[in-house]
Amino acid sequence: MSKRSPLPEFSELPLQPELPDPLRMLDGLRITNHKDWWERRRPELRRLFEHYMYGYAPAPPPLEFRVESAPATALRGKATLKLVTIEFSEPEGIPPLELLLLLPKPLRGPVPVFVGINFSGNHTLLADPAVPEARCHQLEVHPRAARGAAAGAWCVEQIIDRGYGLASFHTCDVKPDRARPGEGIQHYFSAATEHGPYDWATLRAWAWAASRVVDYLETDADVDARRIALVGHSRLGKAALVAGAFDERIALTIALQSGCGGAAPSRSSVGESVQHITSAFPYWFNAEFQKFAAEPARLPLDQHCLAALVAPRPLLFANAVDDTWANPVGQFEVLRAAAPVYQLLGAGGLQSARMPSVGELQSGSLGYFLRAGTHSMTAEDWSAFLRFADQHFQQ
Ligand code: GTR
Repeated sequence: MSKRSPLPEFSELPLQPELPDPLRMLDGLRITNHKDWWERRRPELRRLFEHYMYGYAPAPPPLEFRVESAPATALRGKATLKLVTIEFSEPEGIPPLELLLLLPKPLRGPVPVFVGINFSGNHTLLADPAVPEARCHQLEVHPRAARGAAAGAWCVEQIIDRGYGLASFHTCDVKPDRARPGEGIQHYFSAATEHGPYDWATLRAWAWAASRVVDYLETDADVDARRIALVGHSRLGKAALVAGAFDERIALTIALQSGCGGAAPSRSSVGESVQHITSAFPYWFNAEFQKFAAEPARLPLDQHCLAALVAPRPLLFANAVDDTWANPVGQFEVLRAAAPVYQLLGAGGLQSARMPSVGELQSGSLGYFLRAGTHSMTAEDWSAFLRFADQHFQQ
């Protein structure tokens, strides 16, 4: 058991087939006011997710930001391209994080920015030779890693035309998406953390890196740091939700088709199961989570509690009808179950308890969008993200 955590062992946890009440403490006390949410239940839930699922992450070390001196012009003059290197002054040897930042040009004051977690390299987001090639590739065979190959998914021009910036980093800089031992930033910190089976795993490392991007954005005068939205698709949607839950500076969180371990309930027979995900991708979660593979009903939490950690900030789950692996219906149930926390905090919640029809955006502080089609990030998704952000950022 972790030094910080006198939490029950797996075998001591009761089976709870229904989603646990997000407002009930482990000791049974029910939270009925803001103060107890912020001082008691929210810290408890953070610890539960760290302990049983994503792992404990270290405090950020001192950072240095190197901004390439002459920002280039991109998108035929519509955008300014900044290349920023985020360097960690300790522990020694930790590789830097390369950030791609695109801002609308001309700039009329600080702008809201989407932070996008990308899978195939910053240079794949747009076909611009000014963006350096990724220094590592996580795909063994990587046709998707060619320059501009992910442009259709990232819709950079659509984002810029609507007056937003886009900041993006490549997960491979942080932790390649594979189970090879010794890879990734975590092992540089292992002496300092020592959480054993409760230590941070890949999803938490990606989420932690998103927070380091926010650290930079807070220093950039061209960015409105009170209007930072975070977006991730699928496994990176899981990471986006973790980051939104743990970092209150992220003003708006969007998890697209994030499924099991993200926006979908662990207690579900639809789509990907905890059993499947912990055997296919064990390194996404801490070692403790493996124990719940056959008995997710023993978890003292479920993903509605992660959504509740985002409260009162706006949160959007977006899905595609044919992507049943990500359990679109279960994700709406998760929002429904998180709503009492939004209500307690006076933050609204769902606009309607009825799941929206295909193509309709529900844009309450707990937002939901379902489009036709399959597992991917598309211009239609971005159109919903932008409408959701416009509404909450009052663009
Ligand atoms: C699948 C995995 C999902 C989801 C997806 C993706 O193989 O089972 O949890 O993350 O990959 O990231 O595209």
